[in-house]
Amino acid sequence: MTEVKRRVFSGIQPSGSVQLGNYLGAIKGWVERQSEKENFFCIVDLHAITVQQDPEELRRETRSLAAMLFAAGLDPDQCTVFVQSHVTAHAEGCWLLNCVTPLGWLERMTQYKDKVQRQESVSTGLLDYPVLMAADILLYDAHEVPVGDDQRQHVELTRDIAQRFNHLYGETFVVPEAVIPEVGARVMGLDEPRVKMSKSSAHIRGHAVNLLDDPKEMVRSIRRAVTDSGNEIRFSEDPAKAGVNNLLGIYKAITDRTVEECEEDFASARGYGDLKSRVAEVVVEELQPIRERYYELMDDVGELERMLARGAEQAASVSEPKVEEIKRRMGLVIAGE
Ligand code: ATP
Ligand code: LTN
Repeated sequence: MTEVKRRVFSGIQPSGSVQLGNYLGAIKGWVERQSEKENFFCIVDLHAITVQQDPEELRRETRSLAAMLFAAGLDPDQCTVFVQSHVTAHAEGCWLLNCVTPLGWLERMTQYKDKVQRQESVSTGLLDYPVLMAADILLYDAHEVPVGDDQRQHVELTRDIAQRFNHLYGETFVVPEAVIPEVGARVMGLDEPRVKMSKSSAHIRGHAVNLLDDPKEMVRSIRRAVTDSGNEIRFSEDPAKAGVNNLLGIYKAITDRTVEECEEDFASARGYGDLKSRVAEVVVEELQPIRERYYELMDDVGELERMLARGAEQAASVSEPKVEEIKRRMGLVIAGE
C-alpha cells in the first residue's frame, strides 16, 4: 500500500516585495520540507484585491512572487505552486461556505477590525476574506496550515466552519491545524527592532532586506541596523538588546546553527561592527543565487507561465471534485448526474 502523505496548504499575498522575514519565516521552511508532505502553495491574488490594488502593479507582483518562490527552491516536481484566481474552485467554494458561516463570526475577526480602522471604505470582500481562506484550505483537505502567528485566528475560524459544515451535512472536511513556526523565526525591522519586518513597510529605507535588493544595498541596510550602545553579542530577551538579538536571529536562521554555536562564532568579535559584517555576508551569500535564478525566470515568461499552468492544473484536480462534493452535500443538482 502506498503511504498517504499529510497535506499542507499555505498562501502568500502578492503585495509588495518579498523581504527577509517572509523568506526566513515562511519560504525557506517550505522549500526545506517540500518533499516530506504533499504541499500546496498558493499566491492569493483574490485575497489581495480585498483592498484596492493598482491593476498593473498587482499583475507584476503576482508574476514576480511566483518567480521568487521557484527561484527560492520550490520545485514543481515536488509540490504545487499556483495562482489562486487560476483555479475557480476557490471563489466557488467561498460562496458555498459563506452560506454556512454566521456573519457574527466574521465581524469578530481582529485583522478585519484593524483594517477597517485604517480604511475609509471597506469592501464586502474584506469582511469575507477569512471565508475565502477557509475555502483555500478546506478544498484540499489540508491537515496542516503553516502560517505566522497573526493568522492563527483565521485558521481557528476555518476549523469552526469545517466543524459546522460536517455537523450540518455529514463528514466532508478535514479539520486542519495551524502550524506556527517557533518565535525565533520572527524577523524584526532593521530600523525598529521591536516591530516585525513586513512587506508593506519594505519601501521604508533601512527597514527591510528585500530579496531583490542588490548585494551592496543589503550590506548597507544591515550595517545601518539599529542596535544599542553595548558590545556584548548574545541572544537576549531584553527589549534594549532587540537589535542585536534580531541580527543574531537572522544569522541563526540562515546558518541553521544552535544558539550556543552562534554565540561561540562571535565570542572573539570586536563589537557590533563585526556582527553586522558577518550577518551581511551570510545574507548576501544565501540570497545572491536566488536573485540570479529570479532574473532568469523573469526573462523567460513562457517557462514561468508553463510552471504556473501546471500548478493550476494539479490544484484543480483536487479542488474541483471537492467543490462537487460540497454541492452534492448541500443539495445542488450536479449537471449530468
Ligand atoms: P504585509 O506587510 O502585507 O502584511 P508581510 O511581510 O507581513 O506582509 P504576509 O504576506 O502577511 O507578509 O506573510 C507571508 C508569510 O511570511 C507568512 O507566513 C508570515 O508569517 C511570514 N512573515 C512575514 N513577515 C515575517 C517576519 N518579519 N518574520 C517571520 N516571518 C514573517
Ligand atoms: N491570510 C494569509 C494568506 C492566506 C493563507 C491562505 C495562508 C490566504 N489563504 C490559506 C494559509 C492558508 C496571510 O495574509 N498570510
